[in-house]
Amino acid sequence: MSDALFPVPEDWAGSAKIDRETYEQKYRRSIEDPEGFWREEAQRIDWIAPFDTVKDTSFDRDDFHISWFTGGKLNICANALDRHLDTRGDQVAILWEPDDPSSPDRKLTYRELHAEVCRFANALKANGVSKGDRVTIYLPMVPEAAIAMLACARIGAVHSVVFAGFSPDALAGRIEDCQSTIVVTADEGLRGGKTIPLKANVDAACEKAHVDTVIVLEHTGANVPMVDGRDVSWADTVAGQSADCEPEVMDAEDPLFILYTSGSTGKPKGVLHTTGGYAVWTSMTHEYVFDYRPGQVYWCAADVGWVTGHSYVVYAPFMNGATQVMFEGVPNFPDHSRFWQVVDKYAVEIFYAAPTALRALMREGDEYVTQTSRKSLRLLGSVGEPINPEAWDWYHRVVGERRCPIVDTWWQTETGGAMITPLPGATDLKPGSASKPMFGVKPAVLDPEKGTVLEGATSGALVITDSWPGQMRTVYGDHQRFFDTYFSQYPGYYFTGDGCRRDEDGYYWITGRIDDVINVSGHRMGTAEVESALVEHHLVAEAAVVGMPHDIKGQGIYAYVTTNAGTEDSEELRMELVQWVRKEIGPIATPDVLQFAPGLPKTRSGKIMRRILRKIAENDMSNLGDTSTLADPGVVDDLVANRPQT
Ligand code: 6R9
Repeated sequence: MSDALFPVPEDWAGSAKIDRETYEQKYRRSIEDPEGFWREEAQRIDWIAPFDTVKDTSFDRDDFHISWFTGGKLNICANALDRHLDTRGDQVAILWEPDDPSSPDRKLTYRELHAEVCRFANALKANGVSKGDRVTIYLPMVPEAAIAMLACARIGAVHSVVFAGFSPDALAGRIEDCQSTIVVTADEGLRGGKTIPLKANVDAACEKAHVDTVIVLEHTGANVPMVDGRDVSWADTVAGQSADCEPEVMDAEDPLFILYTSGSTGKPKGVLHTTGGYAVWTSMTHEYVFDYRPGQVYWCAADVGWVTGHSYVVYAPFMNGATQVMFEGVPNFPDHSRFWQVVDKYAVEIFYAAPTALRALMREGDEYVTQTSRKSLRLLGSVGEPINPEAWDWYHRVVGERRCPIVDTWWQTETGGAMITPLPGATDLKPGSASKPMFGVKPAVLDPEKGTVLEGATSGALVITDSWPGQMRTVYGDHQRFFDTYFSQYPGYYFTGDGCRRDEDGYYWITGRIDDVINVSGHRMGTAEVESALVEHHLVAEAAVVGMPHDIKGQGIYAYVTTNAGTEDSEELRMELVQWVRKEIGPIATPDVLQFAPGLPKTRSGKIMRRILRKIAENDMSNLGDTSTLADPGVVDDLVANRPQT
């Protein structure tokens, strides 16, 4: 299966913007002459004032700095909206599909979207927001999420979108970290027929974090209590606001947004992206990866709470003049056919989703797919985690009826946009491989222990050797942490945290995280975050969390918990702890397995041997390795003997 090769289909080879030769030639140029390459690519943006320098970057400790298009002035919101008004003002920008197919859908043209964004931008100003202020956005997948983000960008405010599935505590932590005093939310969210109490969550978060203003969108119409002097309804605050709002002149390196993501240690990091490089990078990758032409119907099924929803729902598609589907719901509601019904309803040509959704649908059988037409589909995309060859094959054969190439795009919150990915008219596909680097990306594979560069067909730690325009610029409020997290382990390189294999054809195969990050349904979870939530419970003495293989989610969460002396490790407590984590962080952090551990395997210096815990979680007892360095080898026998059946 993994040896299979799917050559570029003939119709694509002849018509795509980037064919095989163009890829080779452009890639070479981007590496040999980055200045020239990026100077030309930057012309896709309307600059208010031209930049002086294209690239001014160094990953070296003594001279560490990253600046792109220095001196250039622009506004990314104007690039996403204003510049289309003359040419495609009446083209639909957003085709909004509600959770419940029997509820009314909504369409917004570029002209309408522009007006809404301006009104909300003026409303933000009226609520005291100015350039550089942080605005927390906690909204479901409704057009207002994109409107709020673009409105921030228009006035130079820095948005921090928090996924609407996160708990009040997680929300409060993110509000506090970036000291944002305004939160934009909705009365409730709707997903798969269930309501999510967003306003109530914000109220709870406001008990922990200092917030002056909460703007509340009336979405389901639920009657939510409003706090006098703090809460204001979206409708009221935009009422009477002008549909004109001059875009703020932003420096290329002015912050655009903060997005919190999990790392291997400590609290989630506020990944900060700036304006100019991000605009060039996301718009370029979107155009080439999806061979995108203005007006084609495009659907990226990611939530705006994740980076994919930032780059490939809100920013790049609008910059590129897209008509896009924005979907509030889930793939299996009202039934497992929903994705494909929506594809047919809007004649979607390009569809981009995560492997976890595909695996869940695959399990339900082909009929849910084959009962729909999908004849409009031309190109399929995958993002968020490695796509196993089986799911790739199903996506290709059943969903795309063998006619649609699959672009398996590897990238990260930190990279802003697609880094290693096939281009549909240029790359022969190998199921499970993200294939070749995007223009300007110089990957290398290092020996994980020695840090030496490995050549040819090999495997090891994936690093990037030079800067690209869409790279994150700092961890909000902690520049040292930015350097330490990504540039200290392998000096001179950006370390991705991923392992990979490179084959004899130079194709990259991402094998998953090699740090303490687990990828649950394409969402990043730091094991440390789940551990710290567990030990906050008054009966828990210690916890260790590892990933375990999971058929649908890719990885599941396996928690080992040592309770305080005298505590009875009952089934009730087990369930209580699982619910506790769910409440502390959010449903995506719910442990799949929670095993009580009278002791954890530790070295004599007290370091938890996660390698052993991973093996037990994987149910691979034959391979526990050397346990002789453990302080008490007996704990391993106990864990093995009492491992719950999964
Ligand atoms: C865009 C996004 C990043 C991590 C990344 C890697 C995994 C993403 C992948 C993939 C294999 C792909 N990942 N895309 N692994 N193939 N096509 O998902 O960002 O949420 O920050 O996650 O996801 O492990 O390091 P983010």
